[in-house]
Amino acid sequence: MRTALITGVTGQDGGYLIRHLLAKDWKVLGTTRGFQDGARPLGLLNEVTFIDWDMHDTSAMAASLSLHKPSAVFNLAARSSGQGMFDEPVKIIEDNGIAVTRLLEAIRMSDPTIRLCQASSSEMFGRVEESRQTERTPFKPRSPYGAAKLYAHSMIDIYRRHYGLFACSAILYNHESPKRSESFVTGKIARGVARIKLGLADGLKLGNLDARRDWGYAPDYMEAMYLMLQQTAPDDYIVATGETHSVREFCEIAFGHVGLESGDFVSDDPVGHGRAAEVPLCGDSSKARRVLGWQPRTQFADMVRLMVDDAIRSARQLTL
Ligand code: G4F
Repeated sequence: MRTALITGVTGQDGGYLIRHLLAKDWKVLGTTRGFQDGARPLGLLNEVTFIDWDMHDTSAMAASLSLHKPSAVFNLAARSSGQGMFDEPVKIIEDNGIAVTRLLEAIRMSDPTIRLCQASSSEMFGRVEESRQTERTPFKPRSPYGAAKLYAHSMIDIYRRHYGLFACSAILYNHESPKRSESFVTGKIARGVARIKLGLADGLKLGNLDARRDWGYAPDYMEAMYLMLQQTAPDDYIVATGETHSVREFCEIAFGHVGLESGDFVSDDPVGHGRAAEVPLCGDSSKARRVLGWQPRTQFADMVRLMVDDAIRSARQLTL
């Protein structure tokens, strides 16, 4: 049985990656800084062996890797995103950037045959000039979050070339699921629709309805990360659907699914949910499709509907 370590295992993506690995007969080790909203469900955390792990201590990580002997590491651990991309920039650089260099060092020191997949982000592209980004599109991050992810992304490339590590970056575009918390717009809309449908709320306040995103389904994106480590050579891949949709469209499908009109319930949120620059990022995942044989399986509208269904089920349970 092969062993994989997932850092940040209790976030949205961790549960789906656990499920994928267990189905392939892997043993799963996990690390976490704390249980987040996204850790709710799937009921799979009992299948994970939690190990001592400190992303600030290279020697301790190397010792842990030597002890537990994973052959693959998926680095999902990261601080904040979405609205928090500008909060605590020093901590963001530390946890999302420098910690990845420590992890690479720990792998190099303990067992350089360990394969690493880093969760990189489309936020690295920032102020893009190309309407569809590929692995060759220049990066111009516009937030501390994007800059930290880019630093980590660069170190993955350097350790791959200089030390010969099997290190890959998955350049993940927005990816959502029923486990997405309400600090992200999709989780907020799905839960908002559920509350309104069940008579627990009478409206939903949102920021920029015209903002567009390339939204995919988180389990599909975890499959791409898994496939990246099954190749004969390490590389970086864009993981995206290649189509963008607006927040407004998301609302229309979500409300429509429960027989309501979004215009009757959505109003402007004065708190302001704007981002530094609303350049719609849209990923070209041709390389992942060609080399990994990957493709996003879940369509946008289906994803919206399954998020709303799950939010309704959860809200009903809370009211019982
Ligand atoms: O869901 P969001 O908060 O996600 P955002 O900012 O795109 O960040 C996510 O995707 C990035 C790219 O993959 C990741 F790097 C990052 O980790 C994270 O996963 O916001 C999406 C859009 C924005 O344009 C925002 O302005 O929705 C708009 N929006 C409109 N009303 C809102 C709201 N966002 C939030 N969170 N809440 C609102 O009420």
